[in-house]
Amino acid sequence: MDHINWYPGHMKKTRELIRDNLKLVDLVVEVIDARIPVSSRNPIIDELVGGKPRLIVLNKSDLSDEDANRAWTSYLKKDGVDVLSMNCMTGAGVKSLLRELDRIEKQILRKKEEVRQASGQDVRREDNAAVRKRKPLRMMIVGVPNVGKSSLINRLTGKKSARTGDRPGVTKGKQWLTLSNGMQLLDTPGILWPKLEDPMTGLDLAFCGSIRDEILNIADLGLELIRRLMQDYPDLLAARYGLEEIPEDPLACMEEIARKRGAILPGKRIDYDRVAKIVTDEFRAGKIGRITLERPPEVQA
Ligand SMILES: Nc1nc2c(ncn2[C@@H]2O[C@H](COP(=O)(O)OP(=O)(O)O)[C@@H](O)[C@H]2O)c(=O)[nH]1
Ligand SMILES: [Mg+2]
Repeated sequence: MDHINWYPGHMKKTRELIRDNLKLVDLVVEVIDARIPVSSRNPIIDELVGGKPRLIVLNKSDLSDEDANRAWTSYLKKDGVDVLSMNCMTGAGVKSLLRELDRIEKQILRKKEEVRQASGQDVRREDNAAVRKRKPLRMMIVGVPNVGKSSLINRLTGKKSARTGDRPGVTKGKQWLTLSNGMQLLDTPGILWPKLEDPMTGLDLAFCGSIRDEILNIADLGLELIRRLMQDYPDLLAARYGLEEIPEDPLACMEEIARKRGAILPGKRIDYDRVAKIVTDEFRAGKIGRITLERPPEVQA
């Protein structure tokens, strides 16, 4: 995980680095966490990427609600932005991603062709030249920490990944990885900072394990997660912890779960830390069920 303490100077440097790298690529792959598509995005990406083709990968889609995946896909899809669900643990979605990349490459070539034709150049001669020295599509991956950027790079390149070394015009030390289809991927992803000003964002990132547990009290975090699950996924919560009826009060619910799971200290006191850890760990591992914590505006209640 890329746990970084972000400070203004660091953000500025990151922005500049990503902006520089963007000049080298045809396409940007933005990875987000399908459970928290709002909190795992940094809106600065829109400004940075500008009009460049972009592909949004809804990663960890194995852990998120399928209905929500569909809703987010149609919500995020727009002109110049494609959306794909992915599971980097199994590689599900990688084939679709490669197909999509092929389609985008053709689209980019077509656009270039249109520009050339419009400028009245000799199309036939240019065509042959273009085919001969056609450059492979180049891309880079960006996203906030813990969304699965490194996992996606590994999935895309696999064992056959080849470091193609420095290329002219590439900042010293920059490496390109070659994919099975010949396309090139910048070996280091752009790591954006999460926007922690919004308290909901902070909580949701913490639920998903994307910010350090140490900065939050585990018992409080667990209680907040239980509160959220009671609200959005009461049936899954009840089923996982064998609750016949969910108490109205989240703390009472937490205590009930503690009793069910034996998170009890001497003197029959509730072990809040332990029950909180059980619930957050099980949520993160997808054991409570497929859960999406954030919905696109249209389907929000
Ligand atoms: N369940 C699940 N876990 C994933 C998926 N992709 C990545 N992870 C896990 O999420 C954590 C962060 O992944 P990583 O690639 O290091 O994220 P990065 O910080 O963006 O580079 C790791 O524990 C991965 O194993 C996925 O699609 N599904
Ligand atoms: Mg990483």
